[in-house]
Amino acid sequence: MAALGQNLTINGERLWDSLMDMAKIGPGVAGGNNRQTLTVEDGEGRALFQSWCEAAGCSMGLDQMGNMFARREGTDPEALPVYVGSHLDTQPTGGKYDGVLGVLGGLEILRSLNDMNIKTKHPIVVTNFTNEEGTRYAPAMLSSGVFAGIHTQDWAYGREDAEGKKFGDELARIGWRGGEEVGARKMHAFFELHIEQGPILEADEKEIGVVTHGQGLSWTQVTITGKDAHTGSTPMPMRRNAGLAMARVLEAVDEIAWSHAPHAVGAAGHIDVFPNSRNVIPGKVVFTVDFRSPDLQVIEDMELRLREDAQDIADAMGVQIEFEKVGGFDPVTFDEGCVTAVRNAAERLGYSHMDLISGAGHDACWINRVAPTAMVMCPCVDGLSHNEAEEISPQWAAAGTNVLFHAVVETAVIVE
Ligand code: HGY
Ligand code: MN
Ligand code: MN
Repeated sequence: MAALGQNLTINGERLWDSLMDMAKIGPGVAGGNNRQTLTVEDGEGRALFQSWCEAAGCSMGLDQMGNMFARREGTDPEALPVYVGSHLDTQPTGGKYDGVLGVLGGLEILRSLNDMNIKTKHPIVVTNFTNEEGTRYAPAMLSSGVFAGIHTQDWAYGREDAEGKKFGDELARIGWRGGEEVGARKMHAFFELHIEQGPILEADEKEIGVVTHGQGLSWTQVTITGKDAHTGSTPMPMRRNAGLAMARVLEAVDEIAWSHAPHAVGAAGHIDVFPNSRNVIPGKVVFTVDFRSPDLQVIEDMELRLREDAQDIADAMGVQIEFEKVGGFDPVTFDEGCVTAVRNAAERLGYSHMDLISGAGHDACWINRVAPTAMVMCPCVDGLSHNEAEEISPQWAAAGTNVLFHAVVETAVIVE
């Protein structure tokens, strides 16, 4: 029997092979992935993951938000399970590891426990949360948010994508709308392994990030309405150029974020211009401002100044402006006990490590509301993510999964 710390490591090659096999589903155009939520490709990825879990002897659960649960029994069926997982959906120009490493790392833990015939007191459940990215359906972490009671299921089902397709309808269409009540499952603890998606670990030459906190996020959708007009024959003084107003607002967004340097960040990733014709002055633009900071007061200040500055810009240019909060969560402090389990695991296994604040949002940020939660991070090359060139090394993947393995198994308690 492998005692904790002696030979308790995962099969890194098998993990890497699974990551590469999953990456074949919903390929991007530049080596990454485009496996957006509730697409046929998302369904194919789910089916592959389920087949692997069943081959590992798991029983499968599926709730009404499409969250998937692969359960490995413990010796005490009454004991609350230890959950471990992340998400399989990707950005349109996403990488092969964002989210996927956390789901397949959890599966690799079960496969390795099977190999070593190790039993745990608590069951262990590997989870895939639906629509973590929030790119097709805002907000991000939608389904873990419903699971944690942040959003109602009805509200989530009604979310629409750019083509007006509703979340609930699309989930049913791909055949992954389950019957379980969302959030009925109770957790002993939750662990999520994720690539850092930033440059800190690689720059500091650390193999493991012990995530103590997650920065807060705010998404404000801004709609500016001016007037479509001919780009050639409309005199400059007569123009009500929504595109120009957006440009000035985005300049203000940048200044607001910089005013809270070094930790605050701000930008707009989603921008729709109407009618988006070469010789028509934009009459309408819709864009989403993404502000983030570890400090809630800073987030609130940035949100307020956005509305004030943008309203002044709109008034000066004679265009209309509307604001809608479409996503957000407060900064997160993860569970001290779970964070210590992660840190002890990194030390026991001899990995270089450092405490870290997560720059990106994760399902763990919501699950932290309903269960003791912590995250493990591994570096990514040049800190690049949400880009098809996202890359990690097999060694980083194995190191992160080994630390996850120890934290999960220590919490699930090995039965001699
Ligand atoms: O937006 C985020 O931070 C996450 O990647 N969904
Ligand atoms: Mn992610
Ligand atoms: Mn992501």
